[in-house]
Amino acid sequence: MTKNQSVLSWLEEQKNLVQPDRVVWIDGSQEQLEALRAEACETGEMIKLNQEKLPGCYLHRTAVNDVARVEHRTFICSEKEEDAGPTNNWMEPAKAYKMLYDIARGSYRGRTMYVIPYSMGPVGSPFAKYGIEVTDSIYVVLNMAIMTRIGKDVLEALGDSADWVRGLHCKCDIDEEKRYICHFPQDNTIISVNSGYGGNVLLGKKCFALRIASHLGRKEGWMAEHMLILGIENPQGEVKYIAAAFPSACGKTNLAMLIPPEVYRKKGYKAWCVGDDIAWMRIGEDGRLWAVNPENGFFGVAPGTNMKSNPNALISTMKDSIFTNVVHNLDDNTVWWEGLDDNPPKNALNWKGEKWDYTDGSKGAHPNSRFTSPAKNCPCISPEFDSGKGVPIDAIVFGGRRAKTAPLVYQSLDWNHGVFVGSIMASETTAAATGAVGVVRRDPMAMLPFCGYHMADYWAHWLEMGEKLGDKAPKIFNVNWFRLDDNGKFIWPGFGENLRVLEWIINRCEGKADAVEAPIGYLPKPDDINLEGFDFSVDALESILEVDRDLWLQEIKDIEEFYKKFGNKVPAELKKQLEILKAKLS
Ligand code: OXD
Ligand code: MN
Repeated sequence: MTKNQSVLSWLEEQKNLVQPDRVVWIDGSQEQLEALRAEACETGEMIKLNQEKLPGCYLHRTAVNDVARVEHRTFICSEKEEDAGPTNNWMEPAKAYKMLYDIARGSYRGRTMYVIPYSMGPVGSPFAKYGIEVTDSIYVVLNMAIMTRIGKDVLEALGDSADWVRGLHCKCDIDEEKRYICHFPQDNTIISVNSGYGGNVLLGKKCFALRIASHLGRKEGWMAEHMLILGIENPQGEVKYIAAAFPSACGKTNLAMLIPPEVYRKKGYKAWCVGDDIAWMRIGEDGRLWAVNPENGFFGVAPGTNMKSNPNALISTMKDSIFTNVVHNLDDNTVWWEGLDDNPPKNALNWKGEKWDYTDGSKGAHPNSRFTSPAKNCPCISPEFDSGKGVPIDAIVFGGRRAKTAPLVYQSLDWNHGVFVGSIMASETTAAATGAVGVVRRDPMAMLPFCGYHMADYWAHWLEMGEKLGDKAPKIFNVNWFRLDDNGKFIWPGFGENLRVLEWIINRCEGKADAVEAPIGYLPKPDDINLEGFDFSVDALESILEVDRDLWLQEIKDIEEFYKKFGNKVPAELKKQLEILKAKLS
């Protein structure tokens, strides 16, 4: 399919290493994918679901020891350990290659080697980056066909360039003790062995689009971020775009597919999803920050997704999707998961494929069970989704789950202060019903598991981007939907009502909304947040906009400890921001 010498010689090396029985190039055609689906159903790798209720949908079960990303077995194999930084595992490249090659050697014997040319970002777009993933798993091929743009077009766009990301995936024996996800930023190479779980084996996603891409972004002057991209259209038809980073379990996919409250819908507001997980951002010709979602689908957590929490996500799963580790309803050959509805199937298999009796209290779906769905299925997918030029970002939003400390929303004083706000991002383990505050876990810019280089260098890169953007830089905000009352109950209802906060954010960007300056940044006054058609008291709003000085002084101590981890690499600007905040609070 290609004459590209760098591709052909790399593939020859991989072939000699893994020794497949045959090699199949994935051309992206429907005929080829359909044949692979049929083959996967024949071998039991996938189960064809009820094609009337769920057309084009399939079920897959991973090995029971292989159900999530494995951060402790994920390595950044940069030449120098210092370049991986204290938040990544590091292995010396030569040692890692040897170990991985020893594991991979001969592992495709009796198997097929699938060669998947894929693009992160619309093919031909100035944002796009290309990769080739070699895998021995049809499940990986079919998921990559949903999550990325694949096939012949990609090779054509690549031409004879050697600038592409090499990815080798070997299922091997799904042995946890020999499971490794290794990144070689200096070689644009990813090697993943002994796993079949999405986050470890769909190499375009976390491995390429975040870990390798963050490294490339630093080198080439752009940004790869763990962010959703959301467009808010006002009744005049103007769309403002927000990029937002949250640690896991903070409702990122829900915010990305937000449905405006009825009063807003009636006025003509609309929300458009550009992406739910990853944003690649570059400075455009106009000097502003432009973003694309490099992915082509959603790899969402199934449990908790329902017609109330996220109808757009649920509708996205109803055709051409692959479900992984959910419940199989044998009565009508469909799927189910906890939180889908109140009717667990009576005749069903759990995620392990065992007969499941929901009355015994066991979970049917794995808590990290997933759906892989084409982005174009999403009813609110942005008309700009496929636009290679991206969308201009007005606001960057950071957030976390904090029971008391962080207010509902605040705006940073400027870009550098915003970078500080991102660097101290944190989330608490879910607080107990008594209102006890959970354990704080710092997750700067939600990139802790995904930054492909030293986190302090990453902060320095953010500061540099701000310098380049100057007064065209997006404004930076922090939100917290998760304040608890004294009974441990959420005060803010979240979901669609979050648009009220986004409205203030957008108005701030346009200089149309008021705020007061507090030590931590600009805060709305309660009447700056629109409560129209919303049964929510001003007192309650006041309570979640409150900033408790003592809690913040405690927070400062925690941040100081956290920064110590990065030694003298922490940019002086961020240390200065910390000192200023401390002085303002004391
Ligand atoms: C994801 C994650 O799967 O962040 O998107 O873990
Ligand atoms: Mn994610």
